Amino acid sequence: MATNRTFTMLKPDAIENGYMGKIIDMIIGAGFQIKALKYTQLSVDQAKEFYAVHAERPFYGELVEYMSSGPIVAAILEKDNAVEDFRKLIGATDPAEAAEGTIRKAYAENKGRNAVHGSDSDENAAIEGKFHFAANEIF
Ligand code: DAT
Ligand code: MG
Repeated sequence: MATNRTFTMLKPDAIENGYMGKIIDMIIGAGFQIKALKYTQLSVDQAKEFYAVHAERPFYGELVEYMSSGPIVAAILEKDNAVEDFRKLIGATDPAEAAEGTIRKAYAENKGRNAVHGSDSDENAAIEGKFHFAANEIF
């Protein structure tokens, strides 16, 4: 059953490049409500755990190092059809392939430094939201 919630992170490149406000504005402008929000930094161990599903992929080490390299913004978002609609809003993993009007097209640098994370299923949205937020931090 669809939960109407998804989870996002604004990645270190987006923060470094000064796009925090612009990306949050795009997210709200697309009709998502912010249910939880946190400015934080992943430890190496947290990044390893968060991306454990990619542990066997050749870019895993690089991904963990990058995602723990600087501050991120984590958020739980709510909207009808949240997971699918947010994946549409962020665009393809590689910004060179991302459609016009998507966050990655506008703000990502490359396939690794691609500005934003979006959950790929309702199940993972719930797991990822819980990874970052306690019950009393979700509104
Ligand atoms: P997405 O973030 O679009 O769901 P994914 O789940 O396949 O993409 O990969 C997770 C992240 O790993 C992605 O946002 C950036 C990084 N990544 C994926 N493929 C990569 C590659 N070929 N080289 C470097 N980093 C990659
Ligand atoms: Mg993914």
